[in-house]
Amino acid sequence: LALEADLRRAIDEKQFILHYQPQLDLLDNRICCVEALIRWQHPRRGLVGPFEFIPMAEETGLIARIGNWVLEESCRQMAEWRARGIDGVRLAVNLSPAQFADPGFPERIANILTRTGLPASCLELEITESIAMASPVETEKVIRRLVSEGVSFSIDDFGTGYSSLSYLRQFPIQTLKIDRSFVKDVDAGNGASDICEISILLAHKLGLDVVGEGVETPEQLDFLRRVGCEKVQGFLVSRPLSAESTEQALGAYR
Ligand code: G
Ligand code: G
Ligand code: MN
Ligand code: NA
Repeated sequence: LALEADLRRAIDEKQFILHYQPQLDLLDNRICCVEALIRWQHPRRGLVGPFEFIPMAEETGLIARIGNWVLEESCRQMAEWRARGIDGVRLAVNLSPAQFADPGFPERIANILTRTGLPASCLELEITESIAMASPVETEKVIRRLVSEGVSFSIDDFGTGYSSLSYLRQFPIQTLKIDRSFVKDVDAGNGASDICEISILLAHKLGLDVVGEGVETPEQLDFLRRVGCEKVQGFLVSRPLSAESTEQALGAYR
C-alpha cells in the first residue's frame, strides 16, 4: 500500500509535527494543560490529520515508533517551555493500545522524563476506555506504577467506549474527559445534557476532575460551568495550535 510505504518513510524523514490544544481551567480562567496532537506533513498531500493514519499505524505496528516519538518530542517541548518560564501548565499525550501493552512502557516513560527533565507531575497520559478494558489487570499495574512516579492518567472520549464503571473505581486515574459528541448536543434535548451532568456528578463522587471536550459555543460552556465541570477544551477556547503559537498563547497567560 502506498500509504503504508509513505508512513514508514515519514518516520525516518521526520515528517510528523505536533500541535497543542489548550485546556482552560474554569476556576481560575487559566490554561492548565495542553494536549499534544500529531499531524503528518506529507510531501504531496499536505497536512494530514491523525484519523487518516493512526488506524493504519496501529494495524501495521508502526504506532510504536510514532507513539514514542510523540512522547519524546512533546516532553522535550514542554520541558523547553518550562525552562523559558512557562509554569503551571501540564502536558497531555494520547496513547494507543499497542503502546500501552508494551511491557517496556513504564520504563520508557521514566527514561523520557529523565532525559528531557520534565517533572512527572507535568505529564498526563490519555487512555481510552478500550485500553482500560483490554486487559484490566495489566492496565492497572502499569497505571499504578506510573502514578507512583507522579504521572497522571485521564480517560479520553468518556462515554463512547465500553464505559465500564468498575475501572473508574479501581484504577487510580485523575481525570475524566467527556466526549465531544455529548457536549455538542447539550442543547439538543436528546439526553446528551443529562449524560454530561451525570458523568460530572459521578466523576466528582469518585474524586476525579472533569474536562468537557469539544466546546464550541458559549451556550455549551455556560451549561458545563453550571453543572460543575471544572475544565474545558474545544474550539471556543482554542483550536490546536502550532508549537510556536502555543508558546505565545501560554506566554500571554503568565
Ligand atoms: O488532532 P485531531 O483533533 O484531529 O485528533 C483526532 C484523533 O487522533 C483524536 O482521537 C486523538 O486522540 C487522536 N490522536 C491525536 N494525536 C495522537 C497521538 O499522538 N497518538 C494517538 N494514539 N492518537 C492521537
Ligand atoms: O479523541 P481526542 O479527544 O484526543 O480528540 C481530539 C480531537 O478533537 C482533535 O482532533 C481536535 O482537533 C478535535 N477537537 C478539539 N476541539 C474540538 C471542537 O471544539 N470541535 C470539534 N469538532 N473538534 C474538536
Ligand atoms: Mn485526547
Ligand atoms: Na476525546
